[in-house]
Amino acid sequence: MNLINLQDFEDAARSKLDAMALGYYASGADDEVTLHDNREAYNRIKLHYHTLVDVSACDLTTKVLGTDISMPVIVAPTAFHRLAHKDGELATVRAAGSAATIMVLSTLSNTNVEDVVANATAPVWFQLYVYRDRDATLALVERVRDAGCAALVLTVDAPVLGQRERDVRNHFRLPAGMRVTNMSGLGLGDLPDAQQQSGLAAYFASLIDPSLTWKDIDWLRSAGGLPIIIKGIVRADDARMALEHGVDGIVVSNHGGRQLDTAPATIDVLAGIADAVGGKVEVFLDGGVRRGTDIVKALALGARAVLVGRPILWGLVVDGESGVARVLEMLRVELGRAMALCGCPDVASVNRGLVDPKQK
Ligand code: FNR
Ligand code: LAC
Repeated sequence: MNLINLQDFEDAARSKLDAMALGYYASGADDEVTLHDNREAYNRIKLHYHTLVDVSACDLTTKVLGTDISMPVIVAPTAFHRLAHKDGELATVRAAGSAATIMVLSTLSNTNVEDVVANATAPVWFQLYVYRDRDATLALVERVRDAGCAALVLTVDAPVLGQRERDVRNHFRLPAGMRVTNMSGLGLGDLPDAQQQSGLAAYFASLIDPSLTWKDIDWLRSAGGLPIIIKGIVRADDARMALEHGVDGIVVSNHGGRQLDTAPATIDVLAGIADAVGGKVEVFLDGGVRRGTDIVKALALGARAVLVGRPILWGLVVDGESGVARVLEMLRVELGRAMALCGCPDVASVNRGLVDPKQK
């Protein structure tokens, strides 16, 4: 099949994956209202394009936290890449490097952070889950720093795991030989063999710390000495709290609709959060980004860059490193076309007026 858009990649990946892995990758929480709304919200926003602007050379490059990247698209942290392809996170990080963009590596990877960074040709950020065992968490943060990761992305929307019903029905577990590799040296690498529920939900319930609060941000900063980006914010007042606690960036995210169902679509809350932040730190967005026009809308409403989750996994399933590279390239081409058609020769010219012409 000729794959010409990200939906084609998803369809191709769906036909290759077994039910347990597909259920895990594709699911949202409960009735999947937020999962679908993340997508539908983009269709409700219209692009009021400019005409007769010279777009013969569209420049997609940008900077995030001081780092140059080739386009405002970053690889979101997603767990367990070896369920998609035998090369797992190594394939993903090589493809991100070829695309000259950042990969955010999940705490729950099937590959050690050191090996991922050793295969990277662009910066790697590390997504952190804080374990109840704070010493183990500190040991992980120190490893991440020593490995050379450039930032910590602290996920704050998952004190407990959302209920993904397919994972419950499938009693989700990892195949033999796959584990939470980063934590296995500390005895925290294996999902329990849950009989009645998702093994990942059971892992979360027993090991991940649901008592995390704002004061832990200060603890984390002194522990790691790395910039801290908070992922999972959907409210302006929480964004202001994040500023008060000195974070370096905010990811507007509802975890791809996998945590609290009926949480708002991220694109719908982005502008309010960007306004509250007022440019003091960089704001990112993820959830449902599948088209170049989605990226333009996110930039117009205040995002510095977007993160992409499931499409990376679909690329990995279809063809490993080269599949991920094709997904990223597709987004690059679509973004370039959308910007040209919007009369935007560079990312700085994508502003609120594109989605709200009254603003300019
Ligand atoms: C995720 N996400 C996620 N987030 C995180 O902080 N740590 C993690 O380990 C994971 N794992 C994970 C696994 C899978 C299979 C999915 C689909 C998602 C959430 C992810 O970072 C991101 O917020 C969403 O995937 C963005 O939505 P889209 O692009 O998938 O619609
Ligand atoms: C998930 C967790 C691991 O969404 O973040 O499955």
